[in-house]
Amino acid sequence: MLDIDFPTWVSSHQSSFEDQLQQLLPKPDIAPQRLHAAMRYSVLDGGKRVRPLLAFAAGDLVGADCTRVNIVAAAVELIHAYSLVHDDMPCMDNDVLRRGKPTCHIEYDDATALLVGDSLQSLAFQLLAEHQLNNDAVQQLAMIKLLATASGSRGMAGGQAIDLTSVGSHLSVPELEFMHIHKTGALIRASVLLGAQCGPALGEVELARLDRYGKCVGLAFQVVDDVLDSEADTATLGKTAGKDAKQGKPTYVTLLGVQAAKQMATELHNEAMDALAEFGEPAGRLRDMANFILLRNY
Ligand code: GRG
Repeated sequence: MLDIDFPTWVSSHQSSFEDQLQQLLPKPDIAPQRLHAAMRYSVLDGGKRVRPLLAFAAGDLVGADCTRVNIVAAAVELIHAYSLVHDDMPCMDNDVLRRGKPTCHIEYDDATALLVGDSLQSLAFQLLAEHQLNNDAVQQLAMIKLLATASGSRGMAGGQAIDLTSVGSHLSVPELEFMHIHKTGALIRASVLLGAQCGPALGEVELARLDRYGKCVGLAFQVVDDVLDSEADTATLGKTAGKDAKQGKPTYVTLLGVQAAKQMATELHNEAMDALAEFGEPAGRLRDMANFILLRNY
């Protein structure tokens, strides 16, 4: 689909992906209705869908079957949505605004928000287990393991644990990087790899290149997030701006300053582009996505 421009590609995927999520989430009239309504509230009609878009772009690279990529895209978005719901709870980041609307525990209640996160996580793995994603069943199991590792204590949840203990303390740049490679980077990296793994098997070298791309854009995403948190306003972000500094959280901006943080994002972007060099034209959408991640303003 390189014949259409990037903004059209993004909006057409966002719109068809929304329909896909509508179908995959439990209907609000099925018991327990309140939990299902809260799951839908937390997932539907919001967010940039960066992780699904990365999966679609990686799927494009290898010519993967769209039906398969749709499922892995949904799985990573459900994991992401669960992490946001839990992150916003009073026991974690304690926020009231997400994606321009009240957070799940504010709109519903704490217990419901906890169960929404749990249920979204389970649904993500259910989808990966019940749909065919690869012609090779062993490879499909490896994909399920990849998402489990990326979201668990050696990935996103582990990064979140470090984040929670870092409040008010000093982290070095390598320590901050370690935290973000896990908290934000792991799921973004997994999104890229899972999209590509819906297609024909890649060689070891190609997979390593794609992994390097995923690692760089994952970290760049976080560096840009830190810059936006310090520079953008709440209305544009759809979440409370300036919170990190207020909470005494170390960020790339507090450690390096805005200019050096922007420079770091640019260097990561360049490295991501280098990692794609050998793929040529089919990696066009992955390049577009790297540009989007660097240049985004929300
Ligand atoms: C609770 C296990 C657990 C993990 C939470 C991802 C995360 C870990 C917390 C979110 C806190 C946060 C603001 C992290 C910074 C980067 C980030 C993940 C921002 C939100 O992602 P976007 O910008 O959000 O892709 P949308 O709403 O567009 O999907």
